[in-house]
Amino acid sequence: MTQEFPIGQGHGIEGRYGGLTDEFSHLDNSKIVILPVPFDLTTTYQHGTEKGPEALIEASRNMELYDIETNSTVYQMGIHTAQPVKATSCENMQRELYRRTAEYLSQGKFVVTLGGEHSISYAPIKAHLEKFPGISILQIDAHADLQDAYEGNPWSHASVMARVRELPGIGAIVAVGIRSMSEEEGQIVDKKRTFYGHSLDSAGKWIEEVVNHLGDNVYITFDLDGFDSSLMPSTGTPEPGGLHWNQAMDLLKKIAEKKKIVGLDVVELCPSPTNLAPDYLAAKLVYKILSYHYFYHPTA
Ligand SMILES: [Mn+2]
Repeated sequence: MTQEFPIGQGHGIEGRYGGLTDEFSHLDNSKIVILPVPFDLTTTYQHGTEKGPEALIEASRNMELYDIETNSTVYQMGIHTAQPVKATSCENMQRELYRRTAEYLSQGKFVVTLGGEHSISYAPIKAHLEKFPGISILQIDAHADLQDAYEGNPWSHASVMARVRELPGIGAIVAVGIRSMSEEEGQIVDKKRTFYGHSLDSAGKWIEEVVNHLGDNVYITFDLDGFDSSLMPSTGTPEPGGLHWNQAMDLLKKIAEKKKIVGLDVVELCPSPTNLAPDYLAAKLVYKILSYHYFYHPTA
């Protein structure tokens, strides 16, 4: 079933993150690249994440571009919205997305990849690892995604972190918000570096522990179902008991301060035509991470 997504309701220029003018979005003027990957081939419950990037970008045109917390306007770093990566098989998607990411990284860009299903994260992580040897991964997710293969497919969304683990030279992988997995995954999960949904105490002691597990350079793979399903119903497999907005912001702010975020992806937005708030949340999440990052690392 395809549903029309309402287009043309935001400010600024359509199809560009933040609706930015050429001055702040031409590739040559931009430190940051938004790379859309409208790919959904292996999701199992609710399909539609291929519409995620478009919905996030559309929602982003409604954001105020001034960030109160950091008293900053990160769009002035330049945010280029790239042509989407399009592919009809997992293998082609991984190959093309890897190539595009590596190309932007070689130009010194900060790359934000927008999914699409979670399987897409493998290619940008591989490209970042080559540029930043030993990078740590922060996985925010409801699911462990550690199945060796799912429905016979080793490139499934449910296997993405199993593939990432196999990358030679990868640093610590820290998972936050996990609250749904198979018994088999329970046996292979890295217990020390997994912060379950039910264990995120309100005092925020866990945040310090997460930060301590991470190395200096951090790549964030943010599966939106890591958020509580009340906040983020627009995802393929919504789960109760997840992160709330301010909890996530406290964590991201601390990581931006103590470490260096070198890249990120935001995946699994499955937009609903009747509830635009989750799309806006996803758009704002990207902007908050960029605002935190450049506040603490203005010359990065
Ligand atoms: Mn996931």
